[in-house]
Amino acid sequence: MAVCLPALPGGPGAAAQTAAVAGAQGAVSGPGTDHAVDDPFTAERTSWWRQDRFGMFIHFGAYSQLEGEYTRPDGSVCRDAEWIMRECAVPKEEYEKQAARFDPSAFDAEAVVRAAKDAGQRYIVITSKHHDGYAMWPTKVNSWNLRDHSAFDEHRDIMRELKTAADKAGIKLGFYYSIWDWHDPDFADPDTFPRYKKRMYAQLKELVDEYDPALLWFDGEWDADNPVNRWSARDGAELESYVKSLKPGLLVNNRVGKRRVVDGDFGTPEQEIPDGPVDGQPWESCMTLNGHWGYARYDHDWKPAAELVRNLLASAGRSGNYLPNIGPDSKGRVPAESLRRLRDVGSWMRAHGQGRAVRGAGYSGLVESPGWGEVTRGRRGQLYAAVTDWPEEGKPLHLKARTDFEITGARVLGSGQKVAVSRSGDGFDLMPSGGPVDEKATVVELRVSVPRGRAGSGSGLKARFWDNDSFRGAPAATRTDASVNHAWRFDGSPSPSVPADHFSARWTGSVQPRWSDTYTFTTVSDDTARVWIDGRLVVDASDPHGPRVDTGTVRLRAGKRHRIRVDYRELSGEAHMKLLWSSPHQQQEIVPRSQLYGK
Ligand code: FHN
Repeated sequence: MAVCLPALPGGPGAAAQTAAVAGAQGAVSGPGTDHAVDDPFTAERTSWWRQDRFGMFIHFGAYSQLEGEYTRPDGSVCRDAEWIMRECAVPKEEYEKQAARFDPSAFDAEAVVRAAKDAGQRYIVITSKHHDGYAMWPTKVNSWNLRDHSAFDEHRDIMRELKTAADKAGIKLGFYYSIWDWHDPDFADPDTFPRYKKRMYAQLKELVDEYDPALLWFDGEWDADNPVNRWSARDGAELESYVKSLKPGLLVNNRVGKRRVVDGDFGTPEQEIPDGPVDGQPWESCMTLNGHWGYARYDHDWKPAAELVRNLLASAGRSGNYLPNIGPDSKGRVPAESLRRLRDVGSWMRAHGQGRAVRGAGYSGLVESPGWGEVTRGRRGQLYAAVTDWPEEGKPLHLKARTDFEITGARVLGSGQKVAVSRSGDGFDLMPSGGPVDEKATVVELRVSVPRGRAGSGSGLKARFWDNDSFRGAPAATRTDASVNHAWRFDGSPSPSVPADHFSARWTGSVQPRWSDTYTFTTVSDDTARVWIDGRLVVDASDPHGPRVDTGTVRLRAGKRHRIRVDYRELSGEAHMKLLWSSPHQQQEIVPRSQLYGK
C-alpha cells in the first residue's frame, strides 16, 4: 500500500519520518532512517568552518617526550616523531617509562591561542589521543593518560586550559582522535575489539561532554597491522551517528569511516593541495610545517611563509580549508620557527586587508586558475587575484573567463597604482602600472558585473520509492523531496515501508537554474544513479558501485524550468544518493529546494 508522507519542512526524508527505533547509543537507525541532515556545502552548521578557511593543527602527546629520537639499549638512535613507538619498536614498558617522565609544564594555552589568532587561524584541532592511545585529558576510561601517567601537575588539564583560552579568544576548538590504538590490549583481537570500541565511545562522550568541541577530527581508520586495524565503513557509519547524536552541530571529518566521499562532513587531503574544488564533499588540507607532525628536534626543514600563504590561497580558491600543524616539544613549548612562520602569514593576512582573499572567500568560478597565482571569490562577489609571480613591466596578467561577465574595476590592495583591464582573447588582461606589494602574494581586487541570479520558488521534486530494486509495480511510498540529499547508509531507507536493501527511487519534475550557464551535475551514489535533463542522459552511473562521484554537464537557461529525472537503485550494503550542481556562477551545493519543482 502506497504511503503518502508529508514533505518535511526544508529537510530531506529524515529521521522524523522513520518508525525506526533509536539505535544502541541514542542514534536513530532502521528502515526510514536518513542520516543526511543538511548540506555541508551550505548548512548553518558548517558555516563558521567554511568562512574561517584557516585552522591550526597541534600534534602533542606522550611521543613528544622523546622529541623525535629513541636511543636503543645498544646505543643506536632511531628517529621518528608521533610514530616513534611503532617505527622504532620501543618496548611497551620502555615507552610507558618515557611517558611517566612527560611533564609539559611549559605548555601555555593562552600563548598557543594567541599564536593561532595572530596567524589568522580561527580554529584549532589538537590531538586528544594519537595512535599510541595516550589520552591528553584526564579520562576516566583508563589510566594511560596525562593525568594518571606522567610527571605533569595532576591539578592541570591542558585541554581545559586550551578550551578556556580558545573560548575567550573566539577560536573554535576541535579534537583529533585516533581510532587505531597501539596500546589498548583489546584493539587487535576481533573478539575483544567490542570492548575497545565501548571504551572509545566512552572517551568520545567525555570529550564532547567535558569540552564541547566544535569538531572531531578522526584518524587511524585505514587497514593496517601491528596491531591489525579492522575498522570498517559500518563502524564508521555507527560512530558518526553516535557522536552526532551527542552534539547535533558537531562537524566530523571523513576519517570517521574509511576516508570516502560519503564519510563525515569533509574530506582530508594530507600534505597536498587538491588541483581544484573536490567533487561531492567540502575539504581541508592538513600539512606539516617541517617534515614531522610531532616534535622532532633535528627537523629544521621548515616551509617558508610564502609557501604557506600560497597554500592558503590555493585552498581558498578551490573552496577548501588549510590546516598547517605545530608540534610542541617535551615541555610543551612551540618551536620558534613555527611561530615565526605563522606570524608572517598573519601579517600578510592583516596587511592591506589581504585576508579578504581568504576569509569567507571560495572558488573563483568565473575564471580559470591562472599560472601566476590564485583567484578567489569574496563574500560580496568580487574576485581576488592573488599574484605570486608578478609580471615583467609591460606584461599583462591574463585571466581566462569561464562564463560571460564584466570586470568593472581593479585595484591593488596596498598600492595606489593603476590597473588597466581589457578584454583579450578568451578572457581579460590586467595591466598593473607598478610593482608587487608583497613577494609572498600581491592581491588585485576585481569588481565584477554578473547577471543577477533568478531565485526560484520550488518546493522539491516528486519522489517515488519502490520496495524492489527495479521500479516494479506501484511505489511503496510517494512524497515531495525537498532535495536529493540522502545518506541511508547500511540500515536506513527512504521510508519505513521500504527495506534497507533492494529498493529503487525516482525523482521527477523540473530544475530552474539561477543563471544561464553550463552546469556540472554531480551524483554521490551507491549503488547506481542516472540523471536526465530535458530527456538527455547527463549522468550515467548505472554500473553498480560503492560510494562514488559521477558528473555530467549541461547548458541551462536562467529562470527556465528544465525537466529532470533521477533514477536510483540500491542493491545491497550501503545506500547513498546526493545530487549536487555547480557552475561558474554557482559554487558546489546540493541542488536546493527553491530551484526544484514537482512538475
Ligand atoms: O598516522 C597519522 C599521522 O601521524 C598524522 O597524525 C597524520 C595527520 O593527518 N594522520 C595520520 C597519517 O595520515
